[in-house]
Amino acid sequence: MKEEKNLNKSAVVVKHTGSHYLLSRLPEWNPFLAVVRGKLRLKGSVSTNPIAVGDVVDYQEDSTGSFTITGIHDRRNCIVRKSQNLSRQNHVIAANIDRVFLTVTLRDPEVKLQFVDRFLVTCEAYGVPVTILLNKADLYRGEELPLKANDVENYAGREGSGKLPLNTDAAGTAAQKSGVAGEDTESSAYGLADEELAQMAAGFMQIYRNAGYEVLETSVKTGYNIGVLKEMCKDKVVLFSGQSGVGKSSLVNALDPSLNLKTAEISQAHLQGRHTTTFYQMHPLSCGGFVVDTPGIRGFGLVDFKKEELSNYFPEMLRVEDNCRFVPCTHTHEPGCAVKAAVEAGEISPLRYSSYLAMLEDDGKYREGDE
Ligand SMILES: Nc1nc2c(ncn2[C@@H]2O[C@H](COP(=O)(O)OP(=O)(O)OP(=O)(O)O)[C@@H](O)[C@H]2O)c(=O)[nH]1
Ligand SMILES: [Mg+2]
Ligand SMILES: [Zn+2]
Repeated sequence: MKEEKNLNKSAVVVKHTGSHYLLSRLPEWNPFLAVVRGKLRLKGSVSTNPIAVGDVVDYQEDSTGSFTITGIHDRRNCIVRKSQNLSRQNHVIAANIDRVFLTVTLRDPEVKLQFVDRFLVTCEAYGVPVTILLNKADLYRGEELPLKANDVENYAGREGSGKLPLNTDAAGTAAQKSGVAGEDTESSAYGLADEELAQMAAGFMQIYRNAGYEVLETSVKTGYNIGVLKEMCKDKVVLFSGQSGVGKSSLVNALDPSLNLKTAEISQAHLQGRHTTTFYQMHPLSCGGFVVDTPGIRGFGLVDFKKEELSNYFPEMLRVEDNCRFVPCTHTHEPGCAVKAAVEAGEISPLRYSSYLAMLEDDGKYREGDE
């Protein structure tokens, strides 16, 4: 046994807080604390966190019985976003993830499509499979959730959700039918907002399914599609990400109620989440598999990329760009551009295309605020 002590062993990082890491030798669940040596921390990394949840690391036990991380294995994939601070370092959200569930809601909080698109680009660039979860589906799937008097009160007097620029026929018709964009009244708010939201949901799903993404509607409140989600998580390492208040921790609790993660009502004043989850942490699921719950993200900074590469990370553009007259083509001003033709023909969503243009303009710079 004694000889074994100094041998390098490996384990997976399941939680990161300050300078401490919680490791477990997956698929066993036996978390123990370890620290990092300063040397390893500095090693040529431009990241604020050279070691992230999901990383496979080597560790050693010293004579006092404490554990030190001695090395980090190559990553299969990771999700990286640019930090907002002046150093403009990168932040690794997690590594070696089988699937990311990018969780969004149409209302409370309202989805930001540019955020979604930036996140998706990062998943494409780093090779992380992603599924979009459209959570709180109970808000527009009325038949599955009988309304209680409280609900009607909660939604009365709020601003309509018409701000989301879902430029589809369906959304347009709904707005016309309701005729009250932005002026919900106590008597009409729930019913009309409900229908409007349903149309927006249809528009949202159309955009992202057309682009080539899987979109799954879920509701923690009614249990809608939680069984499907459970199947998708089985024996995998999955991660939930998205804005604060979209229900990431609630979804994880729905997969395994014994985890009992902290969740919080969104702020009624700002209709946003309260940043309830503050750590990146992996949890074992009783149904098999491991799930990483993450803090809500306000904005998503893209790490540096080459302009001519960006469209490769939009699956619907990648499909047609071989037909562009010029190679490489930025799909902006070039004549004979197949991407622009597809946008004009309605085959590529104009909203996705304008996200693309905004990212090109950003030129790798980060403008939106984040945590
Ligand atoms: N109506 C409805 N509310 C939900 C659903 N899922 C979650 N919520 C509510 O949304 C609020 C926020 O849920 P959380 O799970 O704390 O959200 P989060 O994404 O983990 O938020 P952060 O930890 O701050 O990033 C809570 O009040 C939940 O009860 C759902 O499917 N339908
Ligand atoms: Mg949370
Ligand atoms: Zn082109």
